[in-house]
Amino acid sequence: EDADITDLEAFRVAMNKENEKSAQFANVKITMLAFLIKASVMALKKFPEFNSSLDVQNGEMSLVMKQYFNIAFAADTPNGLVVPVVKNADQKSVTQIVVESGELARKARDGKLGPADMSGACFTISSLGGIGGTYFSPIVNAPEVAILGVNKSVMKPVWNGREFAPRLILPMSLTADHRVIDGALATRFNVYLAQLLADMRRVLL
Ligand code: CAO
Repeated sequence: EDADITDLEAFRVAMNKENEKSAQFANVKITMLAFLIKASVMALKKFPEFNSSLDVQNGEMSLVMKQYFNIAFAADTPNGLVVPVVKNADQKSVTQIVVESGELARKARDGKLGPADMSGACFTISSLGGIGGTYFSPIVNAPEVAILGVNKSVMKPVWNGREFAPRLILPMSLTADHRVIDGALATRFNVYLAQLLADMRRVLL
């Protein structure tokens, strides 16, 4: 799915300008990743099948439905890929998520993440937006059942019924475990996530 993040990016830039002048938040740079985490929580609440884990032991499969919202994000480090987890993201503001994910990313780069920082995830986001790309196929981090990948947002001409207007478009690639999630449900999830990102006020509902 493609998400129109024109308004969200304008809001992010405006908030960062405000933060620069604020004594309290001068060092807080709001990231797209934090909005993605917040929107994902809302989508997991609407589609609880995505907030589950499929455990397979001795050939027996059991599906665990989760009542908490821990969101992992892939971090590229000099020592390779690591996946730290923002715990209870539903209970945190976007600013708190910015601070926490920033600290986790720093620890990841310094090779200082502990096992507790990297366990207990419900859903993972792999953000390659800082690097580029158009779309990719992220691999589900089992026993989770889905993963969201995003690439670099680009300005594209979008037909608004009268003319082509320049809109900032974020490409989103969702991979889901078909044993739990059918393609139709996966597409509904991704369409809903794009709606949230197009108008983050929906996250308040
Ligand atoms: N579209 C356009 N620009 C984007 C963007 C997007 N979707 N996401 C981030 N950017 C921009 C940022 O705004 C930032 O710009 P400025 O330097 O001008 O402020 C720049 O790209 C760098 O961002 P970043 O990627 O370093 O920071 P982040 O907070 O967005 O992401 C982290 C943090 C840890 C997710 C990221 O650094 C990272 O490691 N990504 C790689 C994940 C990965 O390896 N996935 C593959 C896993 S499977 O093998």
